[in-house]
Amino acid sequence: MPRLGSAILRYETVNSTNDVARDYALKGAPEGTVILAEQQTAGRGRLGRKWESPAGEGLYASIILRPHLKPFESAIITLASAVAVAETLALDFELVVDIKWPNDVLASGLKICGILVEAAIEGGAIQYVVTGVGVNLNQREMPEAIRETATSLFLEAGRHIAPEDFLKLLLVRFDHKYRAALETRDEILREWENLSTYARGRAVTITSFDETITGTTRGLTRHGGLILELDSGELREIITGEVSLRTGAS
Ligand code: BT5
Repeated sequence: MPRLGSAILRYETVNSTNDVARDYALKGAPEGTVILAEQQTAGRGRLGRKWESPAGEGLYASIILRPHLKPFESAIITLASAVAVAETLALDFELVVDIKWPNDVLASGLKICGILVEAAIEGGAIQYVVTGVGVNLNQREMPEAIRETATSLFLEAGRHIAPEDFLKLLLVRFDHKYRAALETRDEILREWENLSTYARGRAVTITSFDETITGTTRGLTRHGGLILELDSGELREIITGEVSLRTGAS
């Protein structure tokens, strides 16, 4: 398996690095190819939500992966990506970080990184996975729309870093976490649980397409789902949804 980031394709402006990466993946680009852009005009999150991508102020990168996993196992890639970003911020920049299931990295309770994993599945097998990573780096002020909920590395640590330099640090950790995700999985699950205060004992509300449920978090399943103990005592595995803390509860 080639080292992740052995080819980095740099762009000034793209719609979305995930879209550019998908086009490369479809043309057969090898695993580990990275698309890096200075800015995105249509950076996106899950469910078509917008990712604010001001020029030069954040990392906007997508990594092409070709994991030998079953589609239902692909959640481990999301968790491994979040662990890689969280560890980079904690160990290389001494930030106190948290991970909100499944894919938000937080600092001071505010979102500093979002991860968008998109998998192409054909005939029951994964063809490729594009892992898009957005990290707020140099913003001195967050855009109006997310001022209450988001932060940047500069706002947290007072440090300025070129996106490409951050990417290099991240890729070293990402490479290691990705291999661990494919080999032993348990290591990633354990690391994710250790990094996340959301993993256990938090009273949360989870909203997905068709329902809103409340309960207490009880760790991860082997496939990276979140275990929720409903108020009735029933245990549920959450595969998708938006987690928020229940106000007035801990
Ligand atoms: C995410 O979605 O958090 C995934 C974001 C992935 C962005 C990367 S950048 C490189 C690659 N190319 C792309 O086009 N995307 C990926 P989600 O969990 O749906 O969160 C989206 C929500 O986060 C928005 O609705 C806003 O509330 C908030 N948000 C938008 N921009 C933000 C930013 N720069 N920092 C923090 N929060 C933001």
